[in-house]
Amino acid sequence: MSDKTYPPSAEFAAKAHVDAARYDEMYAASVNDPDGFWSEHGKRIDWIKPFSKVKDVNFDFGNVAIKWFEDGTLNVAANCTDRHLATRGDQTAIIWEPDEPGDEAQHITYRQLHENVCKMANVFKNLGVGKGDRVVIYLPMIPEAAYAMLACARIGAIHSIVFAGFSPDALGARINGCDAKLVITADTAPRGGRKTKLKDNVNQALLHDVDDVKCLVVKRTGDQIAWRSEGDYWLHEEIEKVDADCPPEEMSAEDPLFILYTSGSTGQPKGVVHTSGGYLVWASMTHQYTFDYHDGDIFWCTADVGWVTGHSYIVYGPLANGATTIMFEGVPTYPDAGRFWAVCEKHKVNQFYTAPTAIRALMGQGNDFVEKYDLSDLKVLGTVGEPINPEAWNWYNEVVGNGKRPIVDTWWQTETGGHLITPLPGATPAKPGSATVPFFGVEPVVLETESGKEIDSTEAEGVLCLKDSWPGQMRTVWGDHDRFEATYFQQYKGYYFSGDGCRRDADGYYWITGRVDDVINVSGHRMGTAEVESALVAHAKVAEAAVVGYPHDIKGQGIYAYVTLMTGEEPSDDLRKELETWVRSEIGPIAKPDLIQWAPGLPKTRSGKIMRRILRKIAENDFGSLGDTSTLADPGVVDELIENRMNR
Ligand code: 6R9
Repeated sequence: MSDKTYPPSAEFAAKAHVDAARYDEMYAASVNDPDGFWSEHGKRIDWIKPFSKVKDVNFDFGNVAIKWFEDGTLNVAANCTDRHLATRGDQTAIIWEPDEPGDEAQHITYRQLHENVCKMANVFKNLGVGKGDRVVIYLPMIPEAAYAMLACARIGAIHSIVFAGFSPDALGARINGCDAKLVITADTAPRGGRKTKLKDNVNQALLHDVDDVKCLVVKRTGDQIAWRSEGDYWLHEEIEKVDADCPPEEMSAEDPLFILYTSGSTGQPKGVVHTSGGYLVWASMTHQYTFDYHDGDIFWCTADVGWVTGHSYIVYGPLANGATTIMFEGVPTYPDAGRFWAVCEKHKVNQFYTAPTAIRALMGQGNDFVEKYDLSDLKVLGTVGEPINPEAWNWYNEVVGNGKRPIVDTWWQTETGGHLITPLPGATPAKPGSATVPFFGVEPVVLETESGKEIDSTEAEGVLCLKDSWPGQMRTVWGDHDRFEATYFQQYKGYYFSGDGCRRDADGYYWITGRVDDVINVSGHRMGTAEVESALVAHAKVAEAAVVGYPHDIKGQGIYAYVTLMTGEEPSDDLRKELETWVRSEIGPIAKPDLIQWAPGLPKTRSGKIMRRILRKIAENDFGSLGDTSTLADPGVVDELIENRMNR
């Protein structure tokens, strides 16, 4: 970790929304008088009925309740479309860049966006979707994904986006999990020159357990697809039947806007619930300040709308701010490793936001791919998803940013709705690898891991918690408020527990050290080790499995699986491939184990608990310091595992 600092230039700071002095002033106001601060900043969005109550929050385990702006009413879609018609109806809202560089990009104005959203909302209504109903969105990165999100918001339906890389089983579980009435998908989805059969996946997902779920299909490629016997509709046919008049539903600030499933340390993924008012205030405010977004700027977040980053920084934040936001259908390395920079040049991108894993992968391809392109429009660079190693930070800064663009390393989570710890580009001197300081209204604390005691000294190391709420905080787990409380409020009483470890340095800067629970971070995607394990043991030849993360040069962490076979089954390379394919089909390609080690036995305590600490060490190829192994039922198992370790 380097402690070299990179302060914003005086020139940048002078034009920025927030400079250092203003940050101090606003931050102090936000924590000293949250009600006053948020009653002011809550007005940044349009309310139908203004709120009079700002905040009502209880973090006490057993009684956790979080409400912001609760008596206000609004419509989120109207804030992202109608609101801009008078002032910027002809400005581009969305630039869509297709997978094939030769195919034409689309520029969708705010007026067109409004019309498309209203029409899609009317289609949803015709298919029986109303306020409070759930709609699953299983789409590639096409404008219809944004229309569908906003169409739900317009009529008060709750969307749950499932990343198009998830398998039919994972999709089915999410459709069931929220009792969706409608799934919207596409025929097939091109990405990186290959195609995913989305409609086929939906058909498979809807085979089991799911009745009465309608399916609306966007014609993306025109590829041949199979139709179910009933309940399937083409979007382009249904659109013909509706007009563009769809009054926005008046929603309460605390009505749910969306559900988004994310992995945790135990069990299956949980449905994170975000509500309308606080979330939109948070997404739009962080978008404006963290990226120092100004009117007329072209903003590009390379995430997929299937992840929270796409929700907050492709759709809701930018569109609430009247920004021009880019939606990119492809991948960073297709047709070659210059694609990001080609798109930046082509669309004159001003703010560029991506993940460390992409930066590392592109860094490995050499500087020529970057230097070919004119990146002079770039003003701010951002990263998200995992800690960024200083080498990647330096490359991003020097090669992409030409040493002149501030880098914002934004720490946040699906649960937090938007950035919590991040530099502001005109205010905060950056330190490579540190997410730096809290955003307005955010009060991070470092607790001693074991005792849970708050560490008062500036320099601290332990687990990262939040002392109080912020408007963008998740409100509950869909259908399971007890799980919400148990996951985030039980272990450290009175705080929101992030699941991350961190260090605070002498300047009060936060350095996220990674998850302290059984969640691993693979290419910036969260994966519960328990999920991969349950997929593995669902295979007929597998008796037991234990999954841990290990350091991976590009992905940040790789998936390392220890597998014990059923008696009579023989390990082989074919079986290894079979298990890889199996996990892909159970969850999706992102969950495929990178390394599988055959384990005749797993290290267990006498009470039968798997000692993951030891498995992690072996996977990290760091078995010199295994610590106390005296409680193991059979210490011999460990020597065998070390002997045959896969990561050397
Ligand atoms: C937005 C998003 C959340 C987890 C989080 C942490 C890791 C995200 C980070 C970071 C270090 C950053 N994380 N941003 N770690 N520095 N700038 O990624 O949400 O998918 O829910 O993941 O990602 O471990 O707890 P999500």
